[in-house]
Amino acid sequence: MDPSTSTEKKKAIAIITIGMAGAGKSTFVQRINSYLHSQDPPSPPYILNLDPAVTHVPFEANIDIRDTVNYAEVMKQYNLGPNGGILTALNLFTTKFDQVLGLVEKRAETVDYVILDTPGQIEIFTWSASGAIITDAVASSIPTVVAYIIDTPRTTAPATFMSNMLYACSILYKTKLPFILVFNKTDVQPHDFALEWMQDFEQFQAALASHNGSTDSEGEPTYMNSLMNSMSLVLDEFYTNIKAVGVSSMTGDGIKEFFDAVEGEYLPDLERARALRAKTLQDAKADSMDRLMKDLDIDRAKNPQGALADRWDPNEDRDGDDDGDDGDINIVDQNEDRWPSQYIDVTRARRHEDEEINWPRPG
Ligand SMILES: Nc1nc2c(ncn2[C@@H]2O[C@H](COP(=O)(O)OP(=O)(O)OP(=O)(O)O)[C@@H](O)[C@H]2O)c(=O)[nH]1
Ligand SMILES: [Mg+2]
Repeated sequence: MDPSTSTEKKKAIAIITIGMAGAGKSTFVQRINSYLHSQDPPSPPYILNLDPAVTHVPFEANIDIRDTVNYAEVMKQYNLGPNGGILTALNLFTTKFDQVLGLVEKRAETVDYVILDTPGQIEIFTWSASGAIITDAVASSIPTVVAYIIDTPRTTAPATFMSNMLYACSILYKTKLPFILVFNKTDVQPHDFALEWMQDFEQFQAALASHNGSTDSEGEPTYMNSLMNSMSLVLDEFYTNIKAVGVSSMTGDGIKEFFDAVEGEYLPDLERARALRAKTLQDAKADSMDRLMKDLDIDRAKNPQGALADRWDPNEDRDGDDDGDDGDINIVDQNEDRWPSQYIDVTRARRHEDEEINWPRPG
């Protein structure tokens, strides 16, 4: 099967939102969701929430990890802290990701966008096996772009900016997917400073030099300062290949520009990246099949009597238990009717009840 033609019917693009805790990923997903709904004609996306620990999501997710795994219960049963709990919940969910992918692939033929909201702690998704499996599975099925959400007001200090960009860079190289830097919260802090720093490393170095603590008591640049100076030269290459947009998920500013960036320049890249991934997967499968067949041949040559016995018997009872449905957790699509017994949940998944707590609010 040629991987580049196997998914020709599909037209959806997947957007994976990644970003530091509190950067505004969920609010961004909610904003692009409402933007897509307000299009003429409306183009509702297919949304996946992968954050098991969130108590409230500002959008209606089609597939919600919380419907499958109860994060609090996982923490209790496995004696884990919050991050271990999120990671384990994500791992459990990933064991069922073939079902999720099936639903996504089905919907990808009718929607324009599939959107994934990821857990608050960035490293749980970006540096875990399950995060990589989910990203790979989605990206080899439909064209996928990573939206790296940045908390603009929190990244105005040159050192913070630099570490955020290094993180973005590492994710780019890890996922090898088309990438958009989304400077969020521009209603609080416009993102022009970031664009200036990205376009001209001398401006970044000037900002660095004028920042407190950039020189030691003898007026020499500190180690940190020289390190960041050199880093800015390294990142220059990264910046030239990356698109950046400023948005406010609060007001909706810049959301159109975000979609222009996704659709405009990125579409051919996206399709190329998807085809490449699908081919890599296909090659890996063909390779292991090849090796299996070779092993079998050797076995048969060694043991011709045994080889006769391993032929398939057409009269054999094939109603065995290998239909792939192991009957424990099933993934639920909120838009589809459920039927009794489809959803048997060993972890007693239940959305967290509304806690009647009124926390004091600042101001
Ligand atoms: N002013 C302003 N606040 C925003 C914007 N986007 C998000 N926020 C606020 O930032 C806070 C965090 O937003 P979330 O969407 O929960 O961020 P998140 O990245 O999903 O957070 P976690 O999943 O917990 O890591 C909330 O208080 C939002 O109201 C924005 O564009 N402008
Ligand atoms: Mg969130």
